[in-house]
Amino acid sequence: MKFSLLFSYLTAAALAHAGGGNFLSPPGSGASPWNGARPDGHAPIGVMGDHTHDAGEFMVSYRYMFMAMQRNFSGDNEVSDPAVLADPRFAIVPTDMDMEMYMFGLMYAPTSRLTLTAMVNLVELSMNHRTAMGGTFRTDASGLGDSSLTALYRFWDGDGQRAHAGLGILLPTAETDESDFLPPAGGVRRLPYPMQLGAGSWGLAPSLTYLGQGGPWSWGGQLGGKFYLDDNDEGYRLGNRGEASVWGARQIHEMVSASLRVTASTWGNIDGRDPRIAGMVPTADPALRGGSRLDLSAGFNLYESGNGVRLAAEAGLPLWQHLDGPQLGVDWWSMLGFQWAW
Ligand SMILES: [Cu+2]
Repeated sequence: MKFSLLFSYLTAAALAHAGGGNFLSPPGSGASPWNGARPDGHAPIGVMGDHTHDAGEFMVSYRYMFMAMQRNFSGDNEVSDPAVLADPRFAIVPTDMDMEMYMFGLMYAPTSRLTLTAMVNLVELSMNHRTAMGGTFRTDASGLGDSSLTALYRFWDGDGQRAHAGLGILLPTAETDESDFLPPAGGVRRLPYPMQLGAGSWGLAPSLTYLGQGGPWSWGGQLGGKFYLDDNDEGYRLGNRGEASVWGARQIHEMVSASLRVTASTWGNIDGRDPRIAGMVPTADPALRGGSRLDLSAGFNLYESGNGVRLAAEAGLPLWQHLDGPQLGVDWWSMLGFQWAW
């Protein structure tokens, strides 16, 4: 499994350098400004809006995200496929789902305190199902997801520490009228909620980020939320989302750092409904979409200071998930990123 590989890499790397001590200068000997020109000068790649730039700097970024979902949960408990199908409300059960996202970002800092970012996502989804009659089928959807414009304002600089606040505007660009051939219904029909490509609503995304570093170590935390302000074209809005993340990283080479991160997230059910989404399947019920999750992830950052190029990867899995269900749970996820600043 990919995650355990990453984890053992991390542990081995930390052990290999524990004795070296060449990065172990004591932190905070005199006032030193926070330094972004090191591999862990950026947070683990799964953290959005984690850093600000110096005045006049540009950055382009590309992230690829893969998330595998399988097994249905109701509350904390796993519910077997036959148990879902034994419920008189359901004749179809989703068995697993893959989500892929291609995320393109642009950052620009007009001043040393203010950084502006724009992000556009392309999304690819596929879901497998089992029917009460014993058949199986798969649906697919792909296209434009949600986009955002965000302002990050750095309001505090301490000894090896800094903090910034962010406010993002969520743009309703996601395609929420995706359809596919549904064998049980026997035609091309509107796909259920989790197979739509995003919120498709206007929204606000505030965030608060803290960063610290000392010697070879760095750490940080971020609080963030997504609040949807209106219904999308299909007549519903996704539930609001809150997220809290803390991480620690260690520089294990001039160009490489390794990190561990814990992320707690919670999100609400869908408000309203799309009248074209129907079917005896849990994914068509707007009241079976909410949940909470605690994720553990490991990652590494690679930084080439000469030309401002970064490569990073992070992989994670849930330590705990509590879902309004039956709803498919997350099995594991990973993200790869490329960033270039000038
Ligand atoms: Cu940047």
